[in-house]
Amino acid sequence: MKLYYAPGACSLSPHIALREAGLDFDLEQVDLAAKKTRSGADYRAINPLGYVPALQLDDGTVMTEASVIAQYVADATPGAKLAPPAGSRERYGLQTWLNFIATEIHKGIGPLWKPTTPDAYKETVKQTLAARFDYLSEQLGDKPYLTGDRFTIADGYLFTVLNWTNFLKLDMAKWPKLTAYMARVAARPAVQAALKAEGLAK
Ligand SMILES: N[C@@H](CCC(=O)N[C@@H](CS)C(=O)NCC(=O)O)C(=O)O
Repeated sequence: MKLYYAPGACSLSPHIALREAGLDFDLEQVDLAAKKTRSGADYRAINPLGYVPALQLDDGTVMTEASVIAQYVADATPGAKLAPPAGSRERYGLQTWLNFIATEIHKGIGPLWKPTTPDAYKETVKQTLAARFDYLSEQLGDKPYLTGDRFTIADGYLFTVLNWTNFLKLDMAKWPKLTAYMARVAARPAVQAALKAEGLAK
């Protein structure tokens, strides 16, 4: 299978899941502005939405949406325990986090990337994010990972989007539990390998 990605984008989340799962996969970088893959293919022919991530399975099926691809990877490798079993109460808890991360953090940060977003709106976005970071910090408490002692795909996703605060130079000093969490997740060998493969770590 092949993961289409852009360095540091939300595709890092399924990328981390694939490495944590120990699966074999290929990576192909996408130029999001040109909508071309590294090998020169038209990316819209792979994902008509033009965004990453997309996971092309060996039978040609293309899966999209970061949180769904990560769940596919987790369910394909139950021994890695990257997600509780589908249908379990714990799985709904994980899906609550995945949906929160996708809609409140991933898409919540989105306007800060756009040079066309008016400054006043950026301030509103930052205030909403601050409230979400307060909640995240409270929920995390002294746990090493979002759902407890064990790393799950929700951690790979949350790390990916919180990592953007570094690129955007958002001050995270108010949330030491979140900065410690980011460092904890970043230190995992699979996360380091994914960052390295994307040219984001040495
Ligand atoms: N709903 C999608 C959103 C994916 C997304 O926002 N991808 C961004 C990078 S993080 C992207 O490729 N943006 C370029 C574009 O939309 O043209 C998901 O959850 O996977």
